[in-house]
Amino acid sequence: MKKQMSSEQETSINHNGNGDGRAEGDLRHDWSAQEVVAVMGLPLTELLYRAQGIHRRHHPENTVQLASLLSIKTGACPEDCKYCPQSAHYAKATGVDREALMDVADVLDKAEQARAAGATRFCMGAAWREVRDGADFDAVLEMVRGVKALGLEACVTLGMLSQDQADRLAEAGLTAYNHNLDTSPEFYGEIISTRTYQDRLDTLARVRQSGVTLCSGGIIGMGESQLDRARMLQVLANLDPHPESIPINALVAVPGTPLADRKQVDAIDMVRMVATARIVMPSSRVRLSAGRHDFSREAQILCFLAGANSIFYGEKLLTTANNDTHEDLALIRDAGLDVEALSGVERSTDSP
Ligand code: SAM
Ligand code: DTB
Ligand code: SF4
Repeated sequence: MKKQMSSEQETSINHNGNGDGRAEGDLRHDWSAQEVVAVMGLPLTELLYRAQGIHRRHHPENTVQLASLLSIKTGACPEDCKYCPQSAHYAKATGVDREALMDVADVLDKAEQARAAGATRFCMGAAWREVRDGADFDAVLEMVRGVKALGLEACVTLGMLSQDQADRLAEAGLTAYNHNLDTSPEFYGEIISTRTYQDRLDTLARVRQSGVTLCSGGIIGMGESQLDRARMLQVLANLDPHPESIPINALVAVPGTPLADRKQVDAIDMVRMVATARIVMPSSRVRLSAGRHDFSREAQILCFLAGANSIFYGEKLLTTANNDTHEDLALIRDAGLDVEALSGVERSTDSP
């Protein structure tokens, strides 16, 4: 029998506490930093309960999208992002060398392999500060067309873009453009000096204008405060519309980068970040991204409970190791989750 709810319980579920009649889980673009901090600091059980309730209102229950990543152009990036093994500034210490852009045919082979392994989204990353017109960009457009022709969602992350370049990517059929804010506006300068937060927001606006969907999130574990984490989510949540995809990365502390000695992110912090992203951006896909390698199966399941509904799937992220694919499929099967299929959703008990 369905349990009766007390009026107090009903109030906490149906209203956002502002007395403005909006229900919790309605899309909003007016979050204050204090509100986001308060959500993130809720008792964990309450936070998970709220996040899962909102998740079910906006998404199919228990489904996970598998997205595969490929570094199509590795190393020698002129930017100085302190977390990144691909920055030319730390190349001597990281040993990550400059590589040329991959051939279109090789990229499409990898995309086909990812599809055969069960991925429905293929994300191609280039260690560029910005896109330059010419043969390399033309090749990336060809890659996008090829990935789309395989029936996969195509995502690229290429650094800053002009409006014309964003429009050309849209014309090639690109599904999503990944461009992370990474952290709060206040902490940004501690991590990157070669571009500004506003540069990032400008590129996001151009992508939005082109009609390509946005994938934008960030990294925790770089020495930022709870307020910084909340501020990053606040900035994303106050974009209208919200980015369709929110990658939440835990820092992979790569030897040779300035953040090499940062201690590993506590899994509970990751769960809080995922749950808060779910609550403030109810209809977006929350992607459990880098750093998953170091989390237990139980911690990853808590992230799913908190509203994560996608993982990066494949043995490698861009330059660092990702979880073993067989272990990922076993985790999904053991948790009874469904893998999102190319068209619709398919039970994970069948091989994807
Ligand atoms: N150069 C482009 C850019 O910066 O937008 C695209 C590639 S860049 C490697 C993509 C994203 O990977 C970064 O924005 C950052 O959030 C994430 N990333 C890079 N190194 C990371 C690390 N060591 N740990 C966690 N996330 C990382
Ligand atoms: C995102 O937010 N995380 C991915 C993807 N978008 C491009 C990249 C993670 C990179 C982790 C470090 C590496 O493998 O080089
Ligand atoms: Fe790495 Fe991208 Fe920063 Fe370049 S712009 S150093 S590839 S995160």
